[in-house]
Amino acid sequence: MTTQTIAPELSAIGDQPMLVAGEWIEASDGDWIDVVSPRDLTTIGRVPRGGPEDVQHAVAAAAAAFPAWRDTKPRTRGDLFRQIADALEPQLERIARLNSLENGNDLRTQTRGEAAFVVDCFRYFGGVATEMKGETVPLSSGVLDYSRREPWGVVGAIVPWNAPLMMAALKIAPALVSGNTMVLKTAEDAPLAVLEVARICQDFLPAGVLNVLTGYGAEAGEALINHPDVAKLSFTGSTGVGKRIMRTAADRVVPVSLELGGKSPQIVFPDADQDWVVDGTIAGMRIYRQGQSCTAGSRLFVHEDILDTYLDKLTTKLSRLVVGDPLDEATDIGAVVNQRQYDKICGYIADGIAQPGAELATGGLPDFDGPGLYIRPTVFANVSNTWRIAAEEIFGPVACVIPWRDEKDVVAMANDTHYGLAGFVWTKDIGAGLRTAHALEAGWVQVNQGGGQVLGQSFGGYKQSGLGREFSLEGMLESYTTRKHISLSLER
Ligand code: TXE
Repeated sequence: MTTQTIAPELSAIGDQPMLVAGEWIEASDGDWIDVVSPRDLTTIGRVPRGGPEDVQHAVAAAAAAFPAWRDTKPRTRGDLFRQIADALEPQLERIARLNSLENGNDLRTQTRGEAAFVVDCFRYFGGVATEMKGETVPLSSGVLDYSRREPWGVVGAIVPWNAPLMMAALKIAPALVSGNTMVLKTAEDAPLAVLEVARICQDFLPAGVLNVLTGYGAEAGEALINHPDVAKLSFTGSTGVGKRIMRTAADRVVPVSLELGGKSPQIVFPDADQDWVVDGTIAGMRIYRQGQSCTAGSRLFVHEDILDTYLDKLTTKLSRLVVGDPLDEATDIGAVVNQRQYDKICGYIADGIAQPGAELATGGLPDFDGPGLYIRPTVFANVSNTWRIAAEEIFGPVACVIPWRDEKDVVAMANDTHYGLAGFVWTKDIGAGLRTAHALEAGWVQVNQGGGQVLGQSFGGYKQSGLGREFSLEGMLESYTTRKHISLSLER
């Protein structure tokens, strides 16, 4: 694996402090975390190893900033986010490159689009600031009853490394536009690009409204979810940590929004063996992000009649994709995020190879020389839905092809999982497509398309894939505001 020279402005990132109370600070005990690039395993920078004392400081700053921010006109809060979006725009290429370096996602196919999403997201939520409307209730002619949407207070937000810019933007913008203040903890593997976004936010926002901590989940993360002054928790990450956050929140009766894992089905009908379907299912596998996506359609249910044609096209197309340096414009698929995830994914591939009856159709255990964490797209054919590779979230570039014949059976198999985030259906038969979409137990089903989430849709999970909705005005109201009713007698 060869790696090109990186842009000079990114070659010496150095120590990046975190943002608390409008100041850029080190951790209270002076410890740092190395940020290692999966591209070539070099250390590209350091961030503070925030701990309980830093969380205390950040939550106090957010609590102090809350009353004035809550009382700022919603329109003004929205305008600030649109100004931040304008200021971010010229910085997007640098931020995208930084993100590719820290988490290995490919620049051309992934991080440029993700950085641009931050701008869209800030503009979208900036634009709906005055839509936090209440309602009037016609109780009687003598009473005026109306409701108000009010922010919770200090939001504790925790984001993962696989799409750190998107996840951070989706928490920062709706929470702050609706009048909350925030302490956001970045993922230890990908804090740098989010800190850059925070730097631009800080040029516009009052001190303490947005605080961004770096640190480990077991230290800064735990301190944040347990802090008594955090009024709302919003988390994207693994289902295991999500459950832990929910239990912690139960002790204080604090609301939580959770966006967790998935093992999403793609159902390919017998009329769908065309090239565009195969390309679409590849996009749905989120193979361009090494499969490191909560919406990855990693269980491919393919009708028996087209199994051979489909598999042939799929493996040919996948084997042509270029896996390598995420900063190289010729690359399609970058590196997986860290050694732990790399080992976990390789463990699943080894498990699939050892599984009697499974066929390795393409890919397999990595054979790259040189530093860097690269894994080729890997597909197992003739898989049973109950095997470990088909049942557990691998979060890597690995998919299982499971043959089917009967529509009812395939829907039952697709739903036989404790996850329920996304689903994909591929057919030109409108009735079958919509029937299947309605029957799938998932928060988002696409028919004949494999794209990513879009602003305006309320995105979120069924079952153990999560609670609450993001990406939309409705999600913002549901997640970041509570409702108060006021009843006024008109007769006294
Ligand atoms: O996630 P974690 P990891 C899934 C995916 C992946 C697996 C493990 O299957 O293979 O999770 O990834 C913070 N209190 N997803 O270990 O641990 C942590 O610091 C508070 C799916 O990286 O959940 C980071 O900021 N916070 C997912 C964030 O939680 C804690 C995206 C996510 O880390 C904490 C990522 C604690 N006790 C992984 N422990 C998706 N929904 O897309 C960790 N954290």
